[in-house]
Amino acid sequence: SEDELDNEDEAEAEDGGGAGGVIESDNPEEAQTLRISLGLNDQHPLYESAVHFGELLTEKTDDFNVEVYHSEQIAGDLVATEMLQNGDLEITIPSTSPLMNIMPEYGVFDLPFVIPDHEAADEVLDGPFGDQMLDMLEDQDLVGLAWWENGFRNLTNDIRPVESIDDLDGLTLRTMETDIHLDVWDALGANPTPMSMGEVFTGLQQGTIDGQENPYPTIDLEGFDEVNDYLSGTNHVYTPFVFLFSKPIWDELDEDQQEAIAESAYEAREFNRERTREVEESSLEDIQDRMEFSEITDEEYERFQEAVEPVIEDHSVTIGEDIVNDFMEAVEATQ
Ligand code: KDG
Repeated sequence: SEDELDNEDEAEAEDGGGAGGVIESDNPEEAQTLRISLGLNDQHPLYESAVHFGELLTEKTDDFNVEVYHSEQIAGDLVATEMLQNGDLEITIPSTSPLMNIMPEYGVFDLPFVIPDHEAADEVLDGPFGDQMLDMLEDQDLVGLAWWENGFRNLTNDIRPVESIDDLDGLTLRTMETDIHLDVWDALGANPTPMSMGEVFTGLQQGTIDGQENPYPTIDLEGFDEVNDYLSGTNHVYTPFVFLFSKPIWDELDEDQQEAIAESAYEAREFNRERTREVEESSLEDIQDRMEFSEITDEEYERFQEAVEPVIEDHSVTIGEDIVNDFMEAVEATQ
């Protein structure tokens, strides 16, 4: 019953599941509730940014309440995205990577060693290439409203310091649910296995996986530094977050409502980038106290790049050569 649902929400709010994550309209009884599903926990700047989106939206209109769910309380990235397609959930903010299972074109962001720095990432995503990728979602019953930041991914593991390709030999690594990352780590000699975020900590703790790769804030705030001793500054790929809205639910909204949501998602992007970059720095400092940090030399970096060239070639076919070329050109134009 409704009552039971309310109680569940309250219980969730009490255990941190939404205390700061419920942003009410001034007219909460009449307002429609938009639920946001996140895979990461409520310590991550993604959560803070989703709450900020809710605040911006409720300032613009009384039509919506916003509830932010973290740590896969609703679902992992891929399942949450499928719920959006079916009109069963309003919003999720996944990494682009699992989306390649729905749209092969989205694998373009998984090509390693392409985006060199934050400035290039912003320019590519904010320019025509980013727009083109967002527009493409519509055919899949998804509305792509903004690019948010996840960041450059770095490797952790519990077996040995990784400074060279040889050090990767046989390491069992969790990857996101994308064939490209699987093939990349395979080509580098590791033993990759895909899973959604919710299983990673336990996997590392129980030793079913030796390591994983994620941006510094996630390594710090998900506590991976407690279960892995070694950190390598690989910066191997920049995978963005994409702010997704369910198209079936979107189509039921009027234009003013759509505009308020789209503007809020877009405006929150600035807050999100700023916070994420601050936390990226403080997280790296934090985890360096607890983990042994290895830098990758330029020479070794080149060996990594060479080793994954065949993977890039193979996957360019499934992603679409045009998209890959557009992406490479957009990145080059930033240099
Ligand atoms: O909400 C986003 C997370 O679920 C996820 O995308 C984070 O980068 C991530 C990962 O490694 O799963």
